[in-house]
Amino acid sequence: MKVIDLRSDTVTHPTPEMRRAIFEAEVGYDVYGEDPTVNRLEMMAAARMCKEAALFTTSGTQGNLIAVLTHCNRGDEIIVGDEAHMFWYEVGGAAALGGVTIRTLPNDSCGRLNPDDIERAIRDRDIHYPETTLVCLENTHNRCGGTVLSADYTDEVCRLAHTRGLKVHLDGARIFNAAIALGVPVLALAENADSVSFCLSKGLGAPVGSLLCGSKDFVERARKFRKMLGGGMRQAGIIAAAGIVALETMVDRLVDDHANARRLAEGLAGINGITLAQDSVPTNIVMFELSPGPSTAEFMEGLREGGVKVGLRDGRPFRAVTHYMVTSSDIDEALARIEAVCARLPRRPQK
Ligand code: TLP
Repeated sequence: MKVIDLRSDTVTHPTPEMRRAIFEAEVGYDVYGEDPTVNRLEMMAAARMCKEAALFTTSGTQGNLIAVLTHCNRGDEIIVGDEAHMFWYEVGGAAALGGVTIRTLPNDSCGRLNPDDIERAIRDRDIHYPETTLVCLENTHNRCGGTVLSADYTDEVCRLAHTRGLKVHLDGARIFNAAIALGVPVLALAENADSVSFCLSKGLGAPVGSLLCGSKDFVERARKFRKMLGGGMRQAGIIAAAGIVALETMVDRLVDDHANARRLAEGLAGINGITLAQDSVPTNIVMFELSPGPSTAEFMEGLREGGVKVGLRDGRPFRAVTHYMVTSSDIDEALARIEAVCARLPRRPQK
């Protein structure tokens, strides 16, 4: 039985073309800027995001943390959504390692921050206050269900932040999903942000790596912070080679993941015992809940036996994420298996 793994789009294996590129990669000493494959990947990334330069980082978490360290001084305050990945899942790195406090503002169901809230949250100059220096956005928005920020919205926040002397960092771990969903070039979503990080190892299928993009000066300073965090790598062209293939071959096909996510969502909505936990499915993330049916533990055990994996975090809806290793017939098979689990398990009376 094929296990259908929908826990995350980070579970993918490198494509045959990536493995070939890894095998053949030309490498050098990256800490000295001498790895031609890393240099090529960084140049490609910068061009895609309409920035002067880019830095290859080990992960999205490292890229976001380096962005905070580079934009902020110790004691500064940054504005982050209360559903943001940077707030929930990055181990409080900004505070622990950057000495930065995080001011959260509510994310709406699309992952946006209200510009009026941002305006109000920016501190005046006062001896008692920390300096507000950075606004962080996330596109697509993970906890909001893969929702998409438009170019107009992003530009509005950038204008507001820049007028008040703040910088904007965009956590674009899945920004290519956003661009494909909106049908716009990715640079339209990134060009006005001061920095943007994106991941090669999510929907794009590479085994490792993220890029942090910004001005030349920003990236030069960021490079030093990467070293400080132990992220200075040696012959990193070995992994960058897969990243180049990811950028060249894996972006346009994200449209298939989005179609599969919608197919999954429609199927789930029709299963007795399941309700969707989001109004629409704009990209590759589907959130759903059990409606009064089986308990979470019983359901998860049934799925395990049935060979379907979905994501679950305490108190959150289930999360299913589509990716290139899941085909549309896998989606149909997953739906059949999920339906069978729901049919088999005891139903609780409706309240
Ligand atoms: N998201 C992962 C992890 O939470 C496991 C996932 O499965 O969705 N920003 C966003 C929006 C992300 O979704 C993630 C990872 C990151 C940053 C961090 O990237 P990594 O995992 O490479 O450090």
